Amino acid sequence: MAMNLRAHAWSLLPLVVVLTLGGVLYARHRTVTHAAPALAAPAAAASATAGRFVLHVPHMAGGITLDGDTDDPGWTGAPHPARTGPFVASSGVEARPFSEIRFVWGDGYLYLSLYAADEDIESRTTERDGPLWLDDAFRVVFRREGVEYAVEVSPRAVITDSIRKDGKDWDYSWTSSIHVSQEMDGTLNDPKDQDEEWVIEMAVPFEAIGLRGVPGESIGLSARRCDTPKGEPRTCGSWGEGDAPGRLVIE
Ligand SMILES: [Ca+2]
Ligand SMILES: [Ca+2]
Ligand SMILES: [Ca+2]
Repeated sequence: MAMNLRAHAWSLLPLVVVLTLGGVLYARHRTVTHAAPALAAPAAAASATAGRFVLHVPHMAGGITLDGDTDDPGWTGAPHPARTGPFVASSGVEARPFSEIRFVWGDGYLYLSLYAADEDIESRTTERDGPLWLDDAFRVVFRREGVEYAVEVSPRAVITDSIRKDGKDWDYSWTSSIHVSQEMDGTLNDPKDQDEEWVIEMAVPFEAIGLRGVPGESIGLSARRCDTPKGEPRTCGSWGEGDAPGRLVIE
């Protein structure tokens, strides 16, 4: 009788194994199915995003000559410049056309290299503080202690700069003493051909944005570039805007 029971138990073993395994798999399936609640993803994305928009700006590795050409030792040497990476559209995908800014510092200046891919370079404003927002342009905004310093720059290296305090009106009488140079691969205001890009090499005196220019200092920064591709509506890409504001840390 005992032997019969034992044999009976052994004969049931495969069934037990199948049921146990099935239970585990079912439990895992339930876990997987329910382990991705809608609330978990934004939290992870937010922490990743917060780090992505803080740039540590290295001291330049060598000299930089403001001529629009970024082959200077200060841009090409090590440590490599901090870079925004591709600007993004409001939908969150990489903006077209491609835009990016690189940063180094030294000699009392923050240096920016603004790169804009552009199949049709359009820029008509030639006067400082003119309406650069009508054509192709970058807009860079520094933020520190309730003061915002906005610098717009066009493919012609024309600057429109303004300042505002505590969110009041922009004051265009502010002059930033920023130095700019440009280089263009294409023909200006001629949409019949295919242009490539334009580049702005810019030197911002630290004192113009309320900094001393020493390691450890930090300032908020956001950037935007707008463009009108051929036959398409005007489009903008940005970096460090909105819920995850950008920040530069001087290394
Ligand atoms: Ca240069
Ligand atoms: Ca354009
Ligand atoms: Ca052209």
